[in-house]
Amino acid sequence: MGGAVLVVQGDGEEAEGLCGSAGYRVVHTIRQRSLRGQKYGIGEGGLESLREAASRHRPDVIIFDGMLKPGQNYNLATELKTEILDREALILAIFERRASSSESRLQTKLAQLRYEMARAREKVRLASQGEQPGFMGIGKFGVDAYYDDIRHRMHAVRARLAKAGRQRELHRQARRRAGLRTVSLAGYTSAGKSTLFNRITGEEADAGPELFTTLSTTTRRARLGGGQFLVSDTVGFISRLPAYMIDAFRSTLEEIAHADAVILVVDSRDAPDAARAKFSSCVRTLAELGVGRERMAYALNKSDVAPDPSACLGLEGDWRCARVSGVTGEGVEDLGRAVARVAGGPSCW
Ligand SMILES: Nc1nc2c(ncn2[C@@H]2O[C@H](COP(=O)(O)OP(=O)(O)OP(=O)(O)O)[C@@H](O)[C@H]2O)c(=O)[nH]1
Ligand SMILES: [Mg+2]
Repeated sequence: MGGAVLVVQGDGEEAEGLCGSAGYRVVHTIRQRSLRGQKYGIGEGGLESLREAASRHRPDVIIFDGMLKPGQNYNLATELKTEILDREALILAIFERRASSSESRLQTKLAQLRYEMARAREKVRLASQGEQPGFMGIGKFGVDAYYDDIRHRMHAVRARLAKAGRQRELHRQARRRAGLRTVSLAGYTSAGKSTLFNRITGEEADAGPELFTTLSTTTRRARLGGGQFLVSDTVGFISRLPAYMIDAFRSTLEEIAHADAVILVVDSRDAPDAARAKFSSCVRTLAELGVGRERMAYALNKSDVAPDPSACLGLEGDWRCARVSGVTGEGVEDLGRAVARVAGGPSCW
């Protein structure tokens, strides 16, 4: 595991989780009120603390839990002689480590190319000022070739993803013909979707404390109560994820968009503020995918170790809610009834 110095704006717990999932051990944390400094993202005082931390801990990377402009990234790396990762690059690093199916690898590749493209303009500007190593003396021809190369690679990846998407569509049609209703598990990363999925379907999908354990969709038939459902486990959400990353994972997330019901899994262990922030970020992301509240049921998960968060989320007494534990199985039947009601048709869990 590489050592990292972490720069955060909030309490930093999630950022630390992200670092761990990307394979970095945080050796020192610096708190900043904002990333508004022009040249470095941080002010002079922050830069001084970073200089000190960098020379004391000699980290492999310095990680910013925020977005840096390419110019700021370059200035920091030059000044501190250490590799700099911002939040987007960190999440991409996790995706790269975790992507195991060919579709999730393609989706990760697409997100990386979009990241590169967004920075291409700034890189070219720096290059023309002779400030970007490896880009010295690049002429117009070189710049065009650089853009074209990224564009071509994006095109190729998109074409392959589209093919996988058509395959999925065929599967969906077959399910519809068979009269099978579909349920997708959605929610913040690490809320416990895969654990609940395993509990409901008797499967053994990967589940673990790292963030983004699941990157591709798994769908299984589950016989619950009297009827059949197709249940899908999906990639987790995270706040402050740029639209292009959601877009890159669209083919996986489409499974959610087409589901008859979506189970929004909530981690009841979160403190009230974090719980509310994550919940609204999930509801927003689902809305962007075309899923309204009328299609949702709520699994207030980890009831074996945490109190009921429904009041704090404005869900008190809501029939769509069930307190559940993916670990013990408690409440799963109640959840099934709520889901069946949301999905319509006979209640069969
Ligand atoms: N105590 C307790 N722990 C749980 C429960 N459900 C999940 N966990 C733990 O929470 C962590 C995350 O669980 P996962 O099922 O991998 O979560 P996920 O939502 O699929 O996460 P990603 O795939 O990373 O988005 C694991 O360490 C689980 O053991 C539960 O009901 N009770
Ligand atoms: Mg998972």
